[in-house]
Amino acid sequence: MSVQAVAEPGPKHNVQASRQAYYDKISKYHMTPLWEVLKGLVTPEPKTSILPTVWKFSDVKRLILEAGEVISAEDAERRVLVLENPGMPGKSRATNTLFAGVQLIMPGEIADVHRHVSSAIRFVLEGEGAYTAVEGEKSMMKHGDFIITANWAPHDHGNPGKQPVMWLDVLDMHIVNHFETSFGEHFDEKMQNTNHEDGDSFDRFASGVLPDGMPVTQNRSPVVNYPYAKMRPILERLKGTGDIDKRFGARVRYANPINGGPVLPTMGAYLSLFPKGFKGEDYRSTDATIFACAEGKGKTIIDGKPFEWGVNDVFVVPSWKNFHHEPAEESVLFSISDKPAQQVLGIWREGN
Ligand code: GTQ
Ligand code: FE2
Repeated sequence: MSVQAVAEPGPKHNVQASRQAYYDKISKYHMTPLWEVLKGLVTPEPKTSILPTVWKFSDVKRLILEAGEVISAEDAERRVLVLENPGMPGKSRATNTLFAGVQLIMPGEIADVHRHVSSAIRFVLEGEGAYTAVEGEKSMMKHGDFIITANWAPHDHGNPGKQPVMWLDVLDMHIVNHFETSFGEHFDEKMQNTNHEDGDSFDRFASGVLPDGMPVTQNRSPVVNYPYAKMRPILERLKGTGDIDKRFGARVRYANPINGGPVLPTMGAYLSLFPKGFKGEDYRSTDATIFACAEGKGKTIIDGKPFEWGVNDVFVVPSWKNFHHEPAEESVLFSISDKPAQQVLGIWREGN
């Protein structure tokens, strides 16, 4: 067997220089060599710029109340402080896919009717007397209420009460914009004509019966508001029978009552109760998650570092970082992520 002669490689800089010359040449034709970029594209594990971050409600509240003096809800269209992940400044992202913000509506104000392709959820933090109207149903907002505004649903907010009302907004707009599928529009009306009473969709669809003949294929929940007053006792039941997951505590998943699926195709949410003395086991998953504390206080250890939280604080756990919860007292955490979107695409993973 003859051994083929191999050309002697030149000095290293010659190789580099000739490669570079080649890259420069092909770049004029809008091409680039995969072998120079492959490792950054197909990573052995998820890579993320998102940093674990806590937004303390004491800061958020003080600063957003100041915004109340700078601009009206009407002029702002929506008076929201964007919770910007410090790992991606200027991008209006809490996680890589999800927008989060805290919205304030002062007594007497309205935020008028619009709709958009991005789906939104609200998790009510502080104050009472404001409403959000979604698809003809007006929901009075109370601490811990979880309200969904699905893709293209008309919505407006108003505060006929006496207190400033603040809530967490989470929208899937970076998913929508990734696909370049964003549409939005304004309505001429300042408020929707609401023809469904407060709580109508919950009572109509989430009580064990469905209006006869209703299609069971709808991939978003018909329920507008999942009130905290109805969810909290269920957590208590789970605690009472010892149904406490070692990682997630006594946890419910907000479900679409038509098919048991997530409330929205792009975003899924949970509510967890951690009994006093709970110390969670480590967990990780590919869905970067936004948490909000509804009750109690404690800390979450993310990638080995403690992040302390109390009532109405919001925090983020990035994709694939190990974390566990260590409440200092009985606590309730709300959480939301893009897990449903990852699951339908077949790319979601969990581990520990
Ligand atoms: O309340 O309709 O935080 O459209 C961002 C976009 C809130 C809203 C946000 C929105 C809204
Ligand atoms: Fe909106």
